[in-house]
Amino acid sequence: MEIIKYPQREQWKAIMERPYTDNGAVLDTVRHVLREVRRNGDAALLELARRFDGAELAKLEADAVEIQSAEAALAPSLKTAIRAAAANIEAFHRGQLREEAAVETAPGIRCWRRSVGIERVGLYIPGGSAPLFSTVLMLGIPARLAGCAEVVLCTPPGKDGKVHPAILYAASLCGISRVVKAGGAGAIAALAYGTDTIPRVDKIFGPGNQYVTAAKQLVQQEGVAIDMPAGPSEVCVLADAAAQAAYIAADLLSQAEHGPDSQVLLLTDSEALIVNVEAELECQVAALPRGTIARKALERSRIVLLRSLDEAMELANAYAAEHLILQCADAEARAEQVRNAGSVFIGAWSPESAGDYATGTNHTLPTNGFARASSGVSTDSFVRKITFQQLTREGLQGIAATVTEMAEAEGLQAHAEAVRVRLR
Ligand code: HSO
Ligand code: ZN
Repeated sequence: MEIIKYPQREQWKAIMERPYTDNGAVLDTVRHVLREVRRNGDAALLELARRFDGAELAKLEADAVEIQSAEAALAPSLKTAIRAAAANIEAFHRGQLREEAAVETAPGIRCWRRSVGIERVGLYIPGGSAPLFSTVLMLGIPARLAGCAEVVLCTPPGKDGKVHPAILYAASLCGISRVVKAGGAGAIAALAYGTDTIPRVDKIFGPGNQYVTAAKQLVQQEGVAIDMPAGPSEVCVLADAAAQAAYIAADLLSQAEHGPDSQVLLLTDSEALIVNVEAELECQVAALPRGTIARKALERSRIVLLRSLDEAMELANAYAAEHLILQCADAEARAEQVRNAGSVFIGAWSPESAGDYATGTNHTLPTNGFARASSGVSTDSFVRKITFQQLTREGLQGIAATVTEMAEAEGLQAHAEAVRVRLR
């Protein structure tokens, strides 16, 4: 990792920079795939599965037989773990479904909001080097709680034409009935446009590679909603001299192993801690199966030595990390100072991995500094909040002057008349 000691404020911008990826070439390929799926629907998807996944598919959807045999194939201990995680995720997200009381803004004027689940949503779950079935829970559970009528999951098939059994198991736990074997930009196109067998959806969720991200951005321009602009995953650890170097190294590596473009940042006021963390990193990375990936991510990551923990906190807020880990003596008090972050892990006993899988919080979070303005996925991401208002005659009389005065000042006579005609 690059070590930066006592940077001047002018250097902060460079420290906070995320790796820039030029997706110009990707966009051309993606446009081509979108067009193919729009024109040829299911046939295009079957052809894409052949070309990109090396799979000969008889049909696009996983059927009941495949779902049942996936469940039978999974180790009981893994099924137990998935159910335990699901229970915590459900408990935390259920708490987000709060009914708001109606407000009587003035006598005879009642206003309220109702959350209504988005009718049809699409969830994308990447395949590849590590099939993240945990993400099925993170998206499928809030979708079900929010009352989405139809949930379609797309994921690339393996060469054998099958979906990873843990993905199927997690999907059926979430009550997702349709699992489509489609990956990459083709899957996003299918969800956005629909095909003979796949319904078009109103909003698309889920992480993915550059192609998936580019496809989501393109279909968004055509009117399909997306969860958030996804970028490489990132963690920022804020630690003082009392922190355990071994824990910090392990947390940094757990993020680094996601991919060579993962972003890892350590902010501290202790030079001694840096020495210890570096030694721990070297020792721990050697034992990791994904050590090569983690090393690549670390090569592009930074350790910053600051004059005080207050200054470190300021930099953490400016960075707006997807995950922020606080490993310092006064972690709870520090947590109160967090202004920008996707999700915060407080104290030595709170590793990011716990939240990635099972504390109950959602791991679909804003990256790339978007935490300055956006939140992670929650049940809110799967609903619209429709507002309602109802006025009595007295209510309308009470605001008639306010409305007509403002309408006329805006030059909108018909607006004023819509009130007057009722009170004449
Ligand atoms: N840290 C990832 C989520 C994840 N980790 C899934 C393990 N599986 C992005 O927040
Ligand atoms: Zn993770």
